[in-house]
Amino acid sequence: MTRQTAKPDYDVVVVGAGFAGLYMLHRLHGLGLSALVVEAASDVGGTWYWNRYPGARCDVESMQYSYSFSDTLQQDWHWSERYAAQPEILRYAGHVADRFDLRRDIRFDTRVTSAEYDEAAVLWHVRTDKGDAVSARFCIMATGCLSAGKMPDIAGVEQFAGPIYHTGQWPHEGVDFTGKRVAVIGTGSSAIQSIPVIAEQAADLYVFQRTPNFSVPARNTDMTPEYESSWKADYGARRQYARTLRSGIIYQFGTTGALEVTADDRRGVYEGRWTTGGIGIMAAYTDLIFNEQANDTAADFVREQIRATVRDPAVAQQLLPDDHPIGTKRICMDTGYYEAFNRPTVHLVNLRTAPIEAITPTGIRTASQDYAVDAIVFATGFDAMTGALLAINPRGSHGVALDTAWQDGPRSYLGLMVAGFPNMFTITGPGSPSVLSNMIVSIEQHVDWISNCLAWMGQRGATTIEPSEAAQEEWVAHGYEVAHRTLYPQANSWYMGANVPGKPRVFMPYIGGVGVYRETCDAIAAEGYRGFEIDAATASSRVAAE
Ligand code: FAD
Ligand code: N01
Repeated sequence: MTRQTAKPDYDVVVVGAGFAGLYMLHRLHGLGLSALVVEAASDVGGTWYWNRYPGARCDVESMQYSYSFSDTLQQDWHWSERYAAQPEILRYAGHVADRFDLRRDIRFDTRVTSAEYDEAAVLWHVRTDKGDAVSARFCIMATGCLSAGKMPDIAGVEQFAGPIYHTGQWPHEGVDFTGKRVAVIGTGSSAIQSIPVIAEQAADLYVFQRTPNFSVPARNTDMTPEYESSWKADYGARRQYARTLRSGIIYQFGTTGALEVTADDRRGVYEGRWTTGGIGIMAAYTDLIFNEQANDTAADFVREQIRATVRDPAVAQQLLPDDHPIGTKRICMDTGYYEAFNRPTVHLVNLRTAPIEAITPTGIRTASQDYAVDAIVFATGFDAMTGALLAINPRGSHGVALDTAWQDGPRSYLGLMVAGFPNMFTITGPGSPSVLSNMIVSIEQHVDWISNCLAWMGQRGATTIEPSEAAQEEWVAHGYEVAHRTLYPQANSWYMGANVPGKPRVFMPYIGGVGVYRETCDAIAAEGYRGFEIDAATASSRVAAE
């Protein structure tokens, strides 16, 4: 017997209207559940709404970086380039919202500020910055892994006389840097995409680099009708295959270890992949993320390309990544990044030799020099994976807040649910493959799993679900063990929380692979949601009420 719950405003509240929130809403419509999506932005698109910096585009080919849930959608939509640029991806998100009639249930320009589980009523109470208070049986966090922008704490920022931008909150009207002296702080993916484009306009561009990163050329091209139709003729089978892979992305996969072939053979393979472009270089051999010596062969090859591209050997030397195995930080993909340093107007500022001391009214002061600039671009990344969730800091059973439950780093079961937070799901939460994959593949898998779970609960009249502590512990330990079989934990990456001072150092995504992970999730569901406690929260609230 389950407890009769109080009547909620909605069956489900979803936070976020990026690719995760949109597909979630579509599935909830299909289940006949009432739903409200709350979105801080003025429109759909998430990442692609906010990140409008020059040069922003996806690094997974668009034929793959797109939804697979509707065959008519994937057949109808035409991508104009191999890697679509931000405006086109944003148009696609808008098209999906219109095509599936999603906007009617989305409340825009509204930020969720709190979410509290009410044990007695078996409801989530969600509050927003607009003063709304809504209740729902389920709360689904589609808040994004890379949606909480990070501005470093540099003294004097408020004194700067010119404009300051963050790549993740770029002005909608765009920015004209023509004739301006511009500083870009950071050399991660956002910086590496934007620097060549800003360099075309700026009178002088100063690139403030703390840690050099590995970047490979995109070799972006217009979509050819032949390539597009080869995908569309075989879309269903290709999508199905992608779901079984480690990253959810189809590449040409090597079948041997890098050290099993001769140096000449390896060079030929790496050169071929460098010429084709894209991050598929990491799929050339089976052991690149497991074996340091194997990894070195790819890293050395990329370093050689950097030396060959950048004309000034002293600048090239400083651009060589040297503190992490290739691929253990998200590998960057560029269009003309290293070439940009051959322009006389692009200046590399090496923060390793002279760190930033302050921002002044006229520019940036390092330990060795003042740089006068008219505008500053912070390409300083995100409080990844946990930032947006902890900004809401939901409170679960007994009023325990997420930041308490996660004080030693995020803990979850499958990256889908957190013990002590009944009926709260996290789409691509920490503990799932998420950022190590084609994220749309991972989003669809999570949304489908959650939808099936809600349908299953509905059929049984179940009211609550949450993971057991034991199942969560086991999953966290398994995630740790799998991560430490790879080279990833060696890097000071945002995967490890290393980019946010004070953040616990834990490898946050699940690296066991999208295909294996999907099988695990499916098996758990097939076994009646093994490791989840169904109606335990309702039972305990009944006892408390008696
Ligand atoms: P998001 O798109 O981040 O959407 C989350 C939404 O939640 C946002 O709109 C946000 O405003 C909203 N939100 C958050 N908190 C609140 C709150 N408290 N109240 C209300 N609303 C809230 N992945 C790939 O697989 N391939 C790529 O090529 C790729 N390129 C990327 C390029 C950039 C520049 C960035 C930053 C990320 C990229 N990613 C890529 C990762 C990308 O984030 C995902 O692919 C995907 O877009 C995530 O969708 P999402 O819906 O989960 O999250
Ligand atoms: O952020 P990042 P990002 N002083 O964290 C530097 C996805 N994405 O926005 O390494 C000086 O990678 C920091 O230096 P260091 C993708 O998953 C994809 O670029 O900490 N520098 C680093 O260089 C990606 O991984 C695409 O020493 C400071 C940079 O800022 C993720 O989003 C495009 C500093 C931050 O790099 C995040 O990428 C864009 C300080 N105080 C994003 N603080 C595609 O191509 C930070 N830095 C698909």
